[in-house]
Amino acid sequence: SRLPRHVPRTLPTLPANYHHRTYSNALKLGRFVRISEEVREALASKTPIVALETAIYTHGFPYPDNVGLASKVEAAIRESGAVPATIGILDGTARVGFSQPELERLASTAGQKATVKVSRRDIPFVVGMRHTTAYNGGTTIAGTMLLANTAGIKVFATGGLGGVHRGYPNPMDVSADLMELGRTNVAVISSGSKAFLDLENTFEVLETQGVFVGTFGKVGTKVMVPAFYSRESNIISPNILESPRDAASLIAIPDASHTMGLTSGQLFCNPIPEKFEIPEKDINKVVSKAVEKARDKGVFGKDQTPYILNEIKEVTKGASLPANTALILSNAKIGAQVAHELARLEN
Ligand code: PSU
Ligand code: MN
Repeated sequence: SRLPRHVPRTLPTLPANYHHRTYSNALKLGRFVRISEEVREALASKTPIVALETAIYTHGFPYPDNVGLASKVEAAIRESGAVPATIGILDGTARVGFSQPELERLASTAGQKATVKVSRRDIPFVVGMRHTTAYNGGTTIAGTMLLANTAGIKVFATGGLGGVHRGYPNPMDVSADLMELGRTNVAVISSGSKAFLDLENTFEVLETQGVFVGTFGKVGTKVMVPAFYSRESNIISPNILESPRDAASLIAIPDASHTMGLTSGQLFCNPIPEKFEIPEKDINKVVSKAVEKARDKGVFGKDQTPYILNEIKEVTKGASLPANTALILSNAKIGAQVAHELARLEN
């Protein structure tokens, strides 16, 4: 054996609790990822937990509306007997679980130039540069999924998923949300993607990425994937979920058999509550105009989604906000139910 001494002869074996390592990893990460005491206790006692993103507060809703929304969403989850785990960046630390004053502090930085929209690629920067700048940031669906997974949280409720932007491949703008769903085993409950995106191609990419897509509805009926403000798009949902229990079973199975290599996430679509729906024909013109304006002004990259969202909000004079709030609340409630069913299956 001529091997240099520092090369091990046999590969180290995986620890017995390998599949459950993510939670303890997060604890070791301590200084970079801080899990609130409430969330830590919930993890330890296997209480249902629902993760929430913060890019909707820092790059979607204005202050102080965003604080109102954040409180309502957390309250809805608590009322359903689950623990909310709001995820974001505060003072250069990734946070899983915010106190009310902390949440208000992050929300109050909405719209400021120094507030970062944090996707996967931004995480090393915001936590790595702490020695010079204490960044605050709202995590997108991709960023939130990654951190939820680090903490061992499997259910995440939000509003609208990012997607393939219109005009692909020029620019080649595909949200990192789709890729994160392809690589991280967290279930995302959303009302589909907004119609300012290329929805057909968005769902093609999800299929390519191996992401389960299901919509809550009745088996035996024609169930379409929702389009955020509208309950239906023109895309037939590849799968139907009849209950939160159905959804939870899908999470539990790949998790119990990690060896199957099912490390990808799931997308559970929940259409906006009927009385808040905005008919597609009413919103379509606004959406097309906003997309055109973004193109004319040369807005691209990570700025594009917030720019278009803001345009829609201004042109509709805020009329889109109640709809937006209603669907997030509805998704949070379903999220809590899914987390409950999952806890029952796992405990
Ligand atoms: N779509 C919405 N509202 C939002 C977002 C998307 O209707 O607030 C946010 C989410 O945080 C999502 C992110 O993860 O934008 C996607 O941004 P991008 O397209 O740059 O990946
Ligand atoms: Mn993009």
